[in-house]
Amino acid sequence: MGILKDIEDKRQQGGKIFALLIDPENHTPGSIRAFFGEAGGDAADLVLVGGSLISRPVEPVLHALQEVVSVPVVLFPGSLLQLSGEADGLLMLTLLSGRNPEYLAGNQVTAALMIRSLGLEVIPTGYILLGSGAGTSVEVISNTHPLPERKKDIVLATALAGEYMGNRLIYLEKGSGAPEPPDPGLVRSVREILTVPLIVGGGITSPAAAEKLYRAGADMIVVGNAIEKKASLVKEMKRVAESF
Ligand code: 1GP
Repeated sequence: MGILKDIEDKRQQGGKIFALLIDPENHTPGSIRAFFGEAGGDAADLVLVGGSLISRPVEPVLHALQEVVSVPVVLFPGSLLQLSGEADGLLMLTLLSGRNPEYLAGNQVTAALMIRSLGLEVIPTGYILLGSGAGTSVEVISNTHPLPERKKDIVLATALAGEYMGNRLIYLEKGSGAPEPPDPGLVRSVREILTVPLIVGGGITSPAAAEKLYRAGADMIVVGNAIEKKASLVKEMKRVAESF
């Protein structure tokens, strides 16, 4: 499908991407059909699927997404339990902000042959968790400390290392449900140091916040919680991305 190529092309053209995060724990096949039936199969440019904890298999939700969504469905797995062939692509995450070897190489080795058999487009993605002081689920589950936003040089070095290590995307993450999104000034600095596309997410709840982050240099914005709470926001978020 060329998901990564489409992201890179969009960036080359100065365009912006809006990704909707679906946490499979908060959905059933019925709620997926209802949401996209109302919002449209192309309500976002990309649908990411993942969460910190799941209590049942992800396949039924992915299956429903494949029926109703006309854009790529990409796994953003919180754990190995969230791997499935019922998606188009996979963000192959390396948790660069932490020093837990399981999230730097262990899970990747455990999953590699399985991923190969699933036939997904694999997109190497350097994942950087920024601190909000709120103790997000990712911190707890991954057993890592986030990078403090005020340590700009460390954040920049981490992002650059991620690119030099071969990641094709860098994801600056404040954590799902964070009280504030990543600082636009920091996003600008990270953007300036990277050549690969930059994803920004966590705590983005308004079109104005999304616009600020796009202007700061985010190529892709990810929104989850805010749209779970207010479905109509999806249209406003898409409109902001399209305005570039
Ligand atoms: C989490 O960046 C995403 O990985 C989305 O966060 O749920 O806060 O929008 P929110």
